Amino acid sequence: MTSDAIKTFPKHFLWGAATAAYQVEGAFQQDGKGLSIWDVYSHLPGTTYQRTNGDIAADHYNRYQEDVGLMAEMGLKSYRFSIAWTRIFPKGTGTINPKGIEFYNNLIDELLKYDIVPVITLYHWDLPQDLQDMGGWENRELVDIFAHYAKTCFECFGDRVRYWITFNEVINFIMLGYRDGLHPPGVRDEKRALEVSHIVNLAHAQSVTEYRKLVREKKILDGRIGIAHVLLPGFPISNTEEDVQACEFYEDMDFHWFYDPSLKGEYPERMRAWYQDRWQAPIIMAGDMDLIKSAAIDFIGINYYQSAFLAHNPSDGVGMAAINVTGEKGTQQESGIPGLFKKVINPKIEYTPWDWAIYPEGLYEGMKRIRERYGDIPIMITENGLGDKDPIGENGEILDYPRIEYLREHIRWCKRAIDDGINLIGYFAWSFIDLLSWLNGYQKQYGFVYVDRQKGLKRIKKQSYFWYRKLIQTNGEELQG
Ligand code: BGP
Repeated sequence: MTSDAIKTFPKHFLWGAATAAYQVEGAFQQDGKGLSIWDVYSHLPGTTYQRTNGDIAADHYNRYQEDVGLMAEMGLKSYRFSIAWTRIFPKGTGTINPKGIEFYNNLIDELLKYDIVPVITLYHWDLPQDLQDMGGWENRELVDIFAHYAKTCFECFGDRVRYWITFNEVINFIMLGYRDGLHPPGVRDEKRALEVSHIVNLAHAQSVTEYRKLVREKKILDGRIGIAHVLLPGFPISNTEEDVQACEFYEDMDFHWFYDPSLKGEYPERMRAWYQDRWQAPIIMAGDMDLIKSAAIDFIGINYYQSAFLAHNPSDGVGMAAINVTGEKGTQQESGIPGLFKKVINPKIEYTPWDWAIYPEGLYEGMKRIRERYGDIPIMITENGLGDKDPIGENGEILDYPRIEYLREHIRWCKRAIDDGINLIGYFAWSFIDLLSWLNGYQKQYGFVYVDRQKGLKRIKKQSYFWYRKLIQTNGEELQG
């Protein structure tokens, strides 16, 4: 793309960065917090890279003032973080833990002090263990229990917070947790994964309903509520009919199955029939689709890291492959669903050390597909970033130039999208600070701020920190360079 196309971003564009509670907060047993499924699962042998966990993480819980200070110095306009459900309700429901409320009140106030707009995710995968013990997301009771937790958060923080995200990446916590057995609860059962996907849609819809009610009653600010989905658009590796069809099926399964309920209030018909035929799932009860349909959202959050290149997969072809947690390039294999599609390596594309395809144009294409299918819904890029092992210079500087390059290219395509009339309201880099990468420990870094784990979690600004600060200051002008 030529740089001539780049002018400036809209005046109130939300230049942001994101984190999630389990990955950044630490303090996993402090001040009355209950245990989440991740607190328990990461302590089981063989679940994570070198037995890493979020017990301490970046200790953001105890250092939030310092961290918000760094955000302010960077000029961040907005910060997306998640609430640890177990800090508010240690057992998932029942008695509120006042210390948990106090922590998020303090964090929000600290952000507002510097005019940083808080964007809150209610569920970023850390389900209270007590709720898992009663069946977790397979238990329909969780619909009301989640909605109650959500309502509590709206009531406590909705006088100051205008942007809410109900769930983060429904596809990932469900498929990794229930199909691949790699995230808690470590189940490998596609039928159960499908049931969960429907129950989570109900929980999302019920919480949106609670939100609208509180706004109508003028008990909280009239803000915006949405959901954050994975955007991982598919591209056929060749233009043969077989590969094109493989790609279309992939998009129906991994994209439309999750976006359609949130944005159209229905499931894509071909997939619904296919799943019914194969597993007689999910069970849809009377009233379910009415609830889902009634819960329109105000914006769609998208988390984009990579694209997928698809080819036809013969019936005796490859199945799902294990995730590359080591960070050794080339360890990722082809993976797919026999008879349907497989994700293949595209030799023309550069890959990260974790074998994620770097394809900035895919972000733009993905946004266009969202607009084509769902109309002019405002889009917020809720995550985008490069997981890398950052080089350290002789004087301890963090020379994360590949991250700058990655972000710059992706943001250029965001500008192109805006020029094309796509209603993009914000961009949140993942992540503000180095934090736990679920299965990959602390070796896979994403942050603008380095956390020195050898030196008492000392914060060090990376090269990307200075670059992003300039980008924000110039409202995107830096992209010209
Ligand atoms: C998304 C999650 C984030 C974050 C990111 C990077 O799927 O929403 O929480 O972790 O991916 O993933 P990873 O840490 O596995 O590299």
